[in-house]
Amino acid sequence: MAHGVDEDVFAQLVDTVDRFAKERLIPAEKRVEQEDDIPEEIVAEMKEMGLFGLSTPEEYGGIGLSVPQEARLIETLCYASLTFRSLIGTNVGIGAQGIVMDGTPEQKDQWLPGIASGDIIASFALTEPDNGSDAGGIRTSARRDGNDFVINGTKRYITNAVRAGVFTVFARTDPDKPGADGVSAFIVPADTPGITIAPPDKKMGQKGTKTSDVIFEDVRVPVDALLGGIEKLHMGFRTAMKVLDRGRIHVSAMAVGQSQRMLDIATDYALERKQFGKPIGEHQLVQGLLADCQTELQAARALVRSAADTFDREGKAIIEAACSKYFCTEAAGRIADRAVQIHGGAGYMVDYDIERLYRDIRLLRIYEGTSQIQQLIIARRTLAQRAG
Ligand code: COS
Repeated sequence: MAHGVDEDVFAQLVDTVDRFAKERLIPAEKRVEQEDDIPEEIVAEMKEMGLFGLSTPEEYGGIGLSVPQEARLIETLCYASLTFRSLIGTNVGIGAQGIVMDGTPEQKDQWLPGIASGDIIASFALTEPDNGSDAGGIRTSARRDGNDFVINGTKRYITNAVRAGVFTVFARTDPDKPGADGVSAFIVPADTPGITIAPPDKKMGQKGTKTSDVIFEDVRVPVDALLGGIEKLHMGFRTAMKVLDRGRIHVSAMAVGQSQRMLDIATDYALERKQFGKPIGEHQLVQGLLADCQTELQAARALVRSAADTFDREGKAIIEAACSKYFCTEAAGRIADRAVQIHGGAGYMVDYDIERLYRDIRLLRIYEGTSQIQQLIIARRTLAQRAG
């Protein structure tokens, strides 16, 4: 079944985003790094372009891209710093997709139009101080009290928490079940009494991206806040996993966009920089580094497109998304490392973009499931498929 927007319209959108990334975002990267924030005028332009609603269905005011189209567009946008993507990333991806996938019609009507326009920032609150990779071990509790649930706990590294209008919060609704089975998802407005958002974390890279602890103290929400309604009680872990599968394709596309940027920068440098009387790009050992970057970039791009097509066709792509995230983000790490190497001493200096990109892309191998979690998902499911 074909999804998404008309291919002509989509081609125009890619072209617009390509120009926006190159002409508007890249020139603002150093300012974002220094100010640790995205300029308001860029936020406004991203809203104007409809970027917050890329994946929101059209009936709720979004653009309604298919997963392959989203991957293409995110790759294009991520030629510029990943920080810009982080602003729209939770609305396009993990913060909002739970509502798109499993929300009730009323929840979709209430939240999706604001998410699509960017007037509401949606944030995904899964990780906790003691539970990252072990997402089923959630300790945040949601205790039933009459027609309400009362949420208590701390969430950690929550992207866009300081900007959030609404959180998708994962909490344990069945204290007798310690694992994935007793977890539910809630839609919680950020101004609900009892929510404290800590100051943004200081990070290695992606300056301007905002992550924070979010503390829930006796946060009272009605039963209606259960994502998907009462029949989804205790089903929140599955929602989180489905959202992350799609998110992992999105992160793969981010890695491809940044890999292309890093290869272009390294290639330009190899053409310009002379040693031993000729451009370093004419030296075969440097050519080896460039060839490995180009090969891995092309393999990564093909893999994310294939995973996205599977998702589009089958409505899920668990192994494919994990393989894609694992390969594309690890490849980006290797490409970054070679790009710095091609720059020699200059690659270690903050005056050159590659130093910043090297730090920025390090996170790709960690968030939305570490490489080791992807390996675990791939291997477990490969074994299960053969075992039948
Ligand atoms: N889609 C739908 N359902 C899924 C699923 C998926 N991708 N993955 C698991 N499930 C279901 C399983 O089918 C199982 O349900 P049943 O008992 O009905 O069969 C249930 O969820 C529990 O699954 P599982 O036993 O695999 O859970 P584990 O606790 O072993 O955890 C991992 C699995 C490790 C894969 C999971 O915790 C994970 O993805 N961790 C990483 C979390 C992460 O990415 N954090 C980043 C935060 S956002 S930046």
